[in-house]
Amino acid sequence: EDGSAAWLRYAPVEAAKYEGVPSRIVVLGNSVVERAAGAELAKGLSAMLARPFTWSVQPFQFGAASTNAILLGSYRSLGDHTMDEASSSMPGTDRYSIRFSRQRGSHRVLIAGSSPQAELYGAFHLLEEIGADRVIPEHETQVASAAIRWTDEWDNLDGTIERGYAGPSFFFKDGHVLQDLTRASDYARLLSSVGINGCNVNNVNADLDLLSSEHLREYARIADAFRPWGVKLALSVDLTAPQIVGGLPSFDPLDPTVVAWWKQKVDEIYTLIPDFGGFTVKADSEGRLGPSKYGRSPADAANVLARALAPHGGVVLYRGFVYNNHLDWRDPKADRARAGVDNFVRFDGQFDSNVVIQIKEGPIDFQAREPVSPLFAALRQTNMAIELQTSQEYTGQQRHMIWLPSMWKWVLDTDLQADNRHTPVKQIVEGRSFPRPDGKSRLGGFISVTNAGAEANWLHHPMAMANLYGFGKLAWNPDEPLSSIIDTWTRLTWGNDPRVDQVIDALQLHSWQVYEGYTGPNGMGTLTNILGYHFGPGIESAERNGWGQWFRGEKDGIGMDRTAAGTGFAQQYPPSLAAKYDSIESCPENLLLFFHHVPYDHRLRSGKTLVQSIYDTHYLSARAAGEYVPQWMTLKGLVDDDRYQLVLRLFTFQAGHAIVWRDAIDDWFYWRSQIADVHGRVGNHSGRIEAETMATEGYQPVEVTPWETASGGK
Ligand code: BDP
Repeated sequence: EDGSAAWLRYAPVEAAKYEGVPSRIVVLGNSVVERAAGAELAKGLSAMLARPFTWSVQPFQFGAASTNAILLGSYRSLGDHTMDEASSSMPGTDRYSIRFSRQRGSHRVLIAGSSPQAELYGAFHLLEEIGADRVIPEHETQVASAAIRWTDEWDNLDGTIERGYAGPSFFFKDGHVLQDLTRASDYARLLSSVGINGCNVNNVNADLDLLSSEHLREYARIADAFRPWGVKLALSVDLTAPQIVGGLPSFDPLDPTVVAWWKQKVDEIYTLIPDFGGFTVKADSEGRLGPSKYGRSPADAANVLARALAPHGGVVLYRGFVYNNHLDWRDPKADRARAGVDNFVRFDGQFDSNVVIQIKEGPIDFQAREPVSPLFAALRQTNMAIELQTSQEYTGQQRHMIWLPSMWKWVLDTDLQADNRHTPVKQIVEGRSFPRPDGKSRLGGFISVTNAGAEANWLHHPMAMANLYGFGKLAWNPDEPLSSIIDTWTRLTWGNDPRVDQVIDALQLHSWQVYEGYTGPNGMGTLTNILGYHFGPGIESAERNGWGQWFRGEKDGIGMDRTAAGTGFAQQYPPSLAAKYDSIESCPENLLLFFHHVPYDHRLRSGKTLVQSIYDTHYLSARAAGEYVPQWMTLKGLVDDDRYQLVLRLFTFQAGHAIVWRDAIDDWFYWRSQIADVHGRVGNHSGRIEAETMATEGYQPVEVTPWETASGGK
């Protein structure tokens, strides 16, 4: 068990329960995707039910004598005209139905879909229900929430992965696409099994010569590997490409030669990759050039690409992550959180219908907790997708367990109250809250920055795979309860033993709260090394630089004043939410320091002072992380030893690192506030073994800057 099978292990289940499932699989369509679905069903069912299943493509005669079969096809081919694409009120939305009928001794399972991809999702769903030991429902229909359900991978052509924590790329090496793309195909299969339909394979900080003709032919091979799984290939592009690759004197989006270059380049892509998904664009941000160089707007740039892609059905994901990373930290009004609204709201209504603004879930950058980006409510006539980060950049880099769907669900359920209406983020990105003038939904969806790597188990930590799984599930249906998502993942990944499932489900469900608690509670952000690798405590590195991830920890108190009296960020939300965040009385305490500069002795609703609450939360949470180890040890022998040992090692590391976090943060607060912990714990590191006190040949203790990131400043 090296983890490579992820949740598609197809371990044997109680076969007697599924005796009625016919062994003959009939696939009615003959597309590559439908064939993949047939083969997957046969493979999964044979393995789980320990009897041979066979599949074939053939027309099916209703009423034929022996009708025992699993039938997979379009709604129309299965005789259901009410559900087919043409009669649907939501064309283009994936939808499937599973029906299980037992009549006069014959058994049939019908899997019908609105597209070959939807049929494949139906096949995976049937496999999942059986794998999780559930009763196959008589009739079930599932509809995808939104059209765009993609992952972004930040792979570079040289084979490295930006913010990837599980080994090198399985797409690229030394400037080329790998010859062997088996793993790329396996990845597409994993994605497809949870309804993901697109994958952007290269870094948003795109290689500048990415679009050369030589490279395009290579990407076509990745698209070929993805195709049977219904996953579209997409690419991140740099807007300077007309200049760098095309040799033009400028990349001004409104220059007709630039417009023509993009059109010709896109046509070239589609001759090689007829089902190409589209482009992701990072521009005018963190050193990437963009339309501002020529005084043009994001809409000017996005629309040029969009018009080249539109005839082929492609889309542009233009990132809302545009900000100035040279802010003046001495300016009390400067605030990076404001950038999304400040940079985009002016252009609302100017983006073409196949442009989608891809917005990070919070206004800063994937911290352990941030408020939801106000841009979601500020754009009313623009398509939007939410960008979530499965790769645990600021959240423990797959060396700590944190189940991110808990955070994502909190984000997606946040009601922004636009126009005093119920407008939760999930409905906004599904395109339902602010419909088009013709009343139809807007294009929209969900993106996960995943950064899976070449290590066998994709994301390094076996528990981290629950994040990718959960992303797919929430993108398909943001209303699916977290408890059901995690329980299905656990059963498929670790087996159906209730003792195992209970422990793992409970650990995962609390893990966000625990991680937030020993890193940065109360909306402080992740107090991590900001200027480099974003791992481990690095408190002051966020302050006094241009990057704007400041938390304003001063002698008198901590937190950034983003009220009307401060930077005014709170006022970017619709009025009722703005009022709630603006007042220290009504601001939720888990976001308090994001919006307010608060004295250390301020009393929280618990009656504790802020600083005491921070001390206590760190102790409580580090202890909770420490308990993962004994909890996990109760599962010895109940799960395979390979993965048992790996998780044990990772949990042991996390337990220790949570203490490092706890003491670094608490020491810093003690030093800054000069207020002692009422329980006398902070500052003495009792129970810790300090590296500098050990006798270690070849090593000697040195002073460390900043002091609080190391034990005793050494
Ligand atoms: C930040 C990452 C950086 C990315 C950037 C982005 O640290 O590596 O390039 O986001 O999203 O979180 O563009």
